[in-house]
Amino acid sequence: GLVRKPASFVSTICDDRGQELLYAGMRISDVFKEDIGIGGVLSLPVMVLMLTADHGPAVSGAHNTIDLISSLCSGLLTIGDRFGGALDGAADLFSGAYDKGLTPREFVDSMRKQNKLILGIGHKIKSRTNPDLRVTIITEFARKNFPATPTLDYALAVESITTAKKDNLILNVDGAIGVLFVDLLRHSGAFSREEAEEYARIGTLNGLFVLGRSIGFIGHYLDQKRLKQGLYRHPWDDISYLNPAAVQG
Ligand code: Q5B
Repeated sequence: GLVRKPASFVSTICDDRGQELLYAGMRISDVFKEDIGIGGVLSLPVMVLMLTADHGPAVSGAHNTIDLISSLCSGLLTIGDRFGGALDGAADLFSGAYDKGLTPREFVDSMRKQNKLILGIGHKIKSRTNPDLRVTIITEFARKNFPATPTLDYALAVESITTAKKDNLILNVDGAIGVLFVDLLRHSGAFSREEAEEYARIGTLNGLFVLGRSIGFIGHYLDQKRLKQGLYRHPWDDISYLNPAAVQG
Protein backbone atom coordinates (compact mmCIF):
# COMPACT_ATOMS: atom_id res chain seq x y z
CA GLY A 1 0.00 0.00 0.00
CA LEU A 2 0.87 3.64 0.08
CA VAL A 3 3.59 4.44 2.62
CA ARG A 4 3.33 7.90 4.14
CA LYS A 5 6.65 9.72 4.33
CA PRO A 6 7.28 10.66 7.97
CA ALA A 7 7.29 14.42 8.45
CA SER A 8 10.63 15.95 9.28
CA PHE A 9 9.01 18.96 10.92
CA VAL A 10 5.93 19.27 13.13
CA SER A 11 3.91 22.45 13.69
CA THR A 12 0.69 23.14 15.59
CA ILE A 13 0.23 26.90 15.77
CA CYS A 14 -0.28 27.95 12.16
CA ASP A 15 -1.37 26.13 8.98
CA ASP A 16 -0.96 28.02 5.70
CA ARG A 17 -1.66 25.17 3.26
CA GLY A 18 -5.37 25.63 2.63
CA GLN A 19 -7.24 28.49 1.01
CA GLU A 20 -7.56 30.08 4.39
CA LEU A 21 -4.92 30.55 7.05
CA LEU A 22 -5.56 28.64 10.28
CA TYR A 23 -4.32 29.86 13.67
CA ALA A 24 -4.25 26.85 15.99
CA GLY A 25 -6.98 25.27 13.86
CA MET A 26 -9.21 28.36 13.76
CA ARG A 27 -9.94 30.04 10.43
CA ILE A 28 -8.61 33.60 10.32
CA SER A 29 -12.03 34.81 9.10
CA ASP A 30 -13.62 33.34 12.25
CA VAL A 31 -11.10 35.19 14.38
CA PHE A 32 -12.50 38.43 12.92
CA LYS A 33 -16.14 37.31 12.53
CA GLU A 34 -16.42 36.34 16.17
CA ASP A 35 -14.57 39.50 17.08
CA ILE A 36 -12.40 37.62 19.54
CA GLY A 37 -9.35 39.53 18.33
CA ILE A 38 -5.90 38.83 19.63
CA GLY A 39 -7.09 39.78 23.11
CA GLY A 40 -9.86 37.19 22.96
CA VAL A 41 -7.46 34.49 21.88
CA LEU A 42 -4.66 35.42 24.20
CA SER A 43 -6.10 37.66 26.94
CA LEU A 44 -3.48 37.37 29.71
CA PRO A 45 -0.57 36.95 27.26
CA VAL A 46 -1.61 40.20 25.54
CA MET A 47 -1.81 41.95 28.88
CA VAL A 48 1.68 40.65 29.59
CA LEU A 49 2.96 42.06 26.28
CA MET A 50 1.54 45.46 27.19
CA LEU A 51 3.00 45.36 30.68
CA THR A 52 6.44 44.17 29.68
CA ALA A 53 6.88 46.21 26.48
CA ASP A 54 9.10 48.81 28.09
CA HIS A 55 10.44 49.97 31.41
CA GLY A 56 12.45 53.00 30.38
CA PRO A 57 15.90 53.61 28.92
CA ALA A 58 17.77 52.76 32.13
CA VAL A 59 17.17 48.99 32.21
CA SER A 60 20.20 46.90 31.30
CA GLY A 61 18.87 45.79 27.92
CA ALA A 62 18.04 49.24 26.58
CA HIS A 63 21.58 50.63 26.31
CA ASN A 64 23.09 49.14 23.18
CA THR A 65 22.75 50.80 19.76
CA ILE A 66 24.42 50.16 16.38
CA ASP A 67 21.78 49.28 13.84
CA LEU A 68 18.22 48.17 14.40
CA ILE A 69 18.74 44.40 14.23
CA SER A 70 22.03 44.30 16.13
CA SER A 71 20.59 46.69 18.73
CA LEU A 72 17.56 44.50 19.23
CA CYS A 73 19.72 41.36 19.41
CA SER A 74 22.20 42.88 21.87
CA GLY A 75 19.34 44.13 24.05
CA LEU A 76 17.73 40.72 24.02
CA LEU A 77 21.03 39.05 24.91
CA THR A 78 21.02 41.07 28.14
CA ILE A 79 17.85 39.30 29.27
CA GLY A 80 18.67 36.60 31.79
CA ASP A 81 17.88 35.35 35.29
CA ARG A 82 18.42 38.77 36.92
CA PHE A 83 16.74 40.92 34.25
CA GLY A 84 13.51 39.94 32.51
CA GLY A 85 14.29 36.24 32.31
CA ALA A 86 13.04 35.13 35.72
CA LEU A 87 9.43 34.36 34.76
CA ASP A 88 9.63 30.61 34.15
CA GLY A 89 12.05 30.14 37.04
CA ALA A 90 9.72 32.04 39.40
CA ALA A 91 6.73 29.98 38.21
CA ASP A 92 8.68 26.80 38.84
CA LEU A 93 10.10 27.83 42.24
CA PHE A 94 6.89 29.19 43.80
CA SER A 95 4.61 26.44 42.48
CA GLY A 96 7.16 23.78 43.50
CA ALA A 97 7.39 25.12 47.06
CA TYR A 98 3.60 25.46 47.29
CA ASP A 99 3.08 21.90 46.01
CA LYS A 100 5.61 20.53 48.51
CA GLY A 101 3.61 22.15 51.29
CA LEU A 102 6.50 24.34 52.45
CA THR A 103 5.36 27.32 54.48
CA PRO A 104 6.52 30.63 52.96
CA ARG A 105 9.01 30.94 55.85
CA GLU A 106 10.40 27.42 55.20
CA PHE A 107 10.73 28.24 51.49
CA VAL A 108 12.65 31.50 52.15
CA ASP A 109 14.91 29.76 54.68
CA SER A 110 15.62 26.84 52.36
CA MET A 111 16.59 29.22 49.52
CA ARG A 112 18.86 31.15 51.88
CA LYS A 113 20.46 27.90 53.06
CA GLN A 114 21.17 26.95 49.46
CA ASN A 115 22.56 30.47 48.92
CA LYS A 116 20.15 31.00 46.02
CA LEU A 117 18.19 34.11 45.06
CA ILE A 118 14.43 33.66 44.84
CA LEU A 119 13.60 34.31 41.19
CA GLY A 120 10.72 36.77 40.95
CA ILE A 121 11.71 38.61 44.13
CA GLY A 122 13.60 41.92 44.24
CA HIS A 123 13.85 45.05 42.14
CA LYS A 124 16.51 47.69 41.55
CA ILE A 125 14.17 50.67 42.05
CA LYS A 126 10.73 49.35 43.00
CA SER A 127 9.94 48.61 46.61
CA ARG A 128 7.15 48.49 49.18
CA THR A 129 7.32 52.28 49.44
CA ASN A 130 7.62 52.75 45.65
CA PRO A 131 5.32 49.95 44.41
CA ASP A 132 5.45 48.58 40.87
CA LEU A 133 2.05 49.50 39.42
CA ARG A 134 2.42 46.86 36.71
CA VAL A 135 2.33 44.24 39.46
CA THR A 136 -0.68 45.95 41.04
CA ILE A 137 -2.54 46.02 37.69
CA ILE A 138 -1.92 42.38 36.83
CA THR A 139 -2.68 41.05 40.32
CA GLU A 140 -5.93 43.05 40.49
CA PHE A 141 -6.88 41.72 37.05
CA ALA A 142 -6.26 38.17 38.23
CA ARG A 143 -8.18 38.57 41.47
CA LYS A 144 -11.18 39.82 39.47
CA ASN A 145 -11.03 37.33 36.61
CA PHE A 146 -9.26 34.11 37.66
CA PRO A 147 -11.16 31.27 39.34
CA ALA A 148 -8.40 30.97 42.00
CA THR A 149 -4.99 32.48 42.77
CA PRO A 150 -3.28 30.20 45.32
CA THR A 151 0.21 30.56 43.79
CA LEU A 152 -0.10 34.36 43.78
CA ASP A 153 -1.28 34.30 47.40
CA TYR A 154 1.68 32.09 48.32
CA ALA A 155 4.13 34.41 46.51
CA LEU A 156 2.68 37.43 48.31
CA ALA A 157 3.14 35.65 51.64
CA VAL A 158 6.79 35.09 50.64
CA GLU A 159 7.03 38.78 49.71
CA SER A 160 5.86 39.83 53.17
CA ILE A 161 8.80 37.86 54.64
CA THR A 162 11.44 39.14 52.19
CA THR A 163 10.30 42.79 52.38
CA ALA A 164 10.57 42.61 56.16
CA LYS A 165 14.30 42.08 55.54
CA LYS A 166 14.71 44.69 52.78
CA ASP A 167 12.12 47.08 51.33
CA ASN A 168 12.97 46.30 47.68
CA LEU A 169 12.59 42.52 47.97
CA ILE A 170 9.07 42.72 46.49
CA LEU A 171 7.30 40.29 44.18
CA ASN A 172 8.54 41.82 40.92
CA VAL A 173 6.95 41.93 37.48
CA ASP A 174 8.66 38.71 36.36
CA GLY A 175 7.53 36.93 39.53
CA ALA A 176 3.96 38.22 39.36
CA ILE A 177 3.52 37.14 35.75
CA GLY A 178 5.16 33.79 36.51
CA VAL A 179 2.90 32.85 39.42
CA LEU A 180 -0.23 34.19 37.71
CA PHE A 181 0.42 32.00 34.70
CA VAL A 182 0.63 29.01 37.01
CA ASP A 183 -2.75 29.97 38.48
CA LEU A 184 -4.27 30.55 35.05
CA LEU A 185 -2.97 27.32 33.56
CA ARG A 186 -3.92 25.25 36.59
CA HIS A 187 -7.37 26.67 37.33
CA SER A 188 -8.85 27.89 34.04
CA GLY A 189 -10.02 24.37 33.20
CA ALA A 190 -8.51 24.68 29.71
CA PHE A 191 -5.29 22.76 30.42
CA SER A 192 -4.35 19.48 32.05
CA ARG A 193 -1.87 19.59 34.94
CA GLU A 194 0.81 18.09 32.65
CA GLU A 195 0.23 20.80 30.04
CA ALA A 196 0.35 23.50 32.72
CA GLU A 197 3.72 22.22 33.97
CA GLU A 198 5.12 21.76 30.50
CA TYR A 199 4.42 25.38 29.48
CA ALA A 200 6.58 26.75 32.29
CA ARG A 201 9.25 24.09 31.71
CA ILE A 202 9.74 24.88 28.02
CA GLY A 203 10.26 28.64 28.48
CA THR A 204 6.85 30.02 27.43
CA LEU A 205 6.76 32.83 29.96
CA ASN A 206 10.26 34.18 29.33
CA GLY A 207 9.28 34.05 25.65
CA LEU A 208 6.40 36.42 26.38
CA PHE A 209 8.72 38.88 28.12
CA VAL A 210 11.15 38.74 25.18
CA LEU A 211 8.31 39.35 22.74
CA GLY A 212 6.91 42.28 24.71
CA ARG A 213 10.30 43.87 25.42
CA SER A 214 11.38 43.59 21.76
CA ILE A 215 8.79 46.33 21.12
CA GLY A 216 10.41 48.54 23.77
CA PHE A 217 13.97 47.88 22.55
CA ILE A 218 13.00 48.80 18.98
CA GLY A 219 11.34 51.94 20.37
CA HIS A 220 14.54 52.90 22.25
CA TYR A 221 16.65 52.33 19.13
CA LEU A 222 14.37 54.54 17.00
CA ASP A 223 14.26 57.16 19.75
CA GLN A 224 18.06 57.31 19.94
CA LYS A 225 18.30 57.69 16.14
CA ARG A 226 15.56 60.33 16.01
CA LEU A 227 17.35 62.28 18.73
CA LYS A 228 20.63 61.85 16.81
CA GLN A 229 22.34 60.38 19.87
CA GLY A 230 25.93 59.24 19.48
CA LEU A 231 27.68 56.21 20.91
CA TYR A 232 26.89 55.79 24.58
CA ARG A 233 29.76 56.08 27.07
CA HIS A 234 29.12 55.69 30.78
CA PRO A 235 30.25 58.77 32.81
CA TRP A 236 33.38 58.36 34.98
CA ASP A 237 31.74 60.06 37.94
CA ASP A 238 29.30 57.16 38.18
CA ILE A 239 32.02 54.49 38.41
CA SER A 240 33.96 53.51 41.55
CA TYR A 241 37.50 52.81 40.35
CA LEU A 242 39.06 50.45 42.87
CA ASN A 243 42.82 50.10 42.85
CA PRO A 244 43.53 46.39 43.61
CA ALA A 245 46.66 47.29 45.61
CA ALA A 246 44.70 49.79 47.75
CA VAL A 247 41.87 47.26 48.27
CA GLN A 248 44.31 44.59 49.47
CA GLY A 249 45.84 47.21 51.79
N1 Q5B B 1 18.46 39.70 47.59
C1 Q5B B 1 16.33 42.17 40.74
O1 Q5B B 1 19.02 43.25 42.98
C2 Q5B B 1 17.65 42.12 41.47
C3 Q5B B 1 17.09 38.60 46.33
C4 Q5B B 1 17.69 38.61 47.59
C5 Q5B B 1 16.63 36.66 48.15
C6 Q5B B 1 16.22 37.53 46.04
C7 Q5B B 1 17.68 40.91 42.47
C8 Q5B B 1 17.49 39.56 41.81
C9 Q5B B 1 16.01 37.67 41.39
C10 Q5B B 1 15.93 37.69 39.88
C11 Q5B B 1 14.69 38.41 39.38
C12 Q5B B 1 13.79 39.96 37.69
C13 Q5B B 1 18.78 41.98 40.46
C14 Q5B B 1 13.72 41.41 38.14
C15 Q5B B 1 13.10 42.68 35.80
C16 Q5B B 1 12.29 43.47 34.80
C17 Q5B B 1 12.31 44.99 35.01
C18 Q5B B 1 13.72 45.51 35.41
C19 Q5B B 1 13.82 47.00 35.69
C20 Q5B B 1 11.90 45.62 33.68
C21 Q5B B 1 17.85 43.41 42.26
C22 Q5B B 1 20.97 42.96 47.98
C23 Q5B B 1 20.53 42.05 49.11
C24 Q5B B 1 21.43 40.83 49.27
C25 Q5B B 1 20.76 39.78 48.44
C26 Q5B B 1 19.30 40.09 48.72
C27 Q5B B 1 18.34 40.32 46.41
N2 Q5B B 1 17.50 39.66 45.60
N3 Q5B B 1 17.47 37.68 48.51
N4 Q5B B 1 16.02 36.59 46.95
N5 Q5B B 1 15.63 37.43 44.84
N6 Q5B B 1 16.29 38.98 41.91
N7 Q5B B 1 14.88 39.24 38.33
O2 Q5B B 1 18.68 45.32 44.37
O3 Q5B B 1 22.16 40.12 52.93
O4 Q5B B 1 22.67 42.26 51.69
O5 Q5B B 1 23.79 40.13 50.98
O6 Q5B B 1 18.40 39.05 41.20
O7 Q5B B 1 13.59 38.20 39.85
O8 Q5B B 1 14.19 42.33 35.51
O9 Q5B B 1 12.85 47.73 35.61
O10 Q5B B 1 14.96 47.42 36.09
O11 Q5B B 1 10.71 45.73 33.45
O12 Q5B B 1 12.78 45.93 32.89
O13 Q5B B 1 20.82 44.91 43.10
O14 Q5B B 1 11.38 45.32 36.00
O15 Q5B B 1 16.75 41.12 43.46
O16 Q5B B 1 20.18 43.55 45.09
O17 Q5B B 1 21.84 41.77 44.41
O18 Q5B B 1 22.61 43.88 45.60
O19 Q5B B 1 21.20 42.18 46.81
O20 Q5B B 1 19.24 41.53 48.83
O21 Q5B B 1 21.10 38.48 48.82
O22 Q5B B 1 21.37 40.44 50.63
P1 Q5B B 1 19.70 44.37 43.87
P2 Q5B B 1 21.56 42.84 45.40
P3 Q5B B 1 22.58 40.75 51.63
S1 Q5B B 1 12.41 42.33 37.35
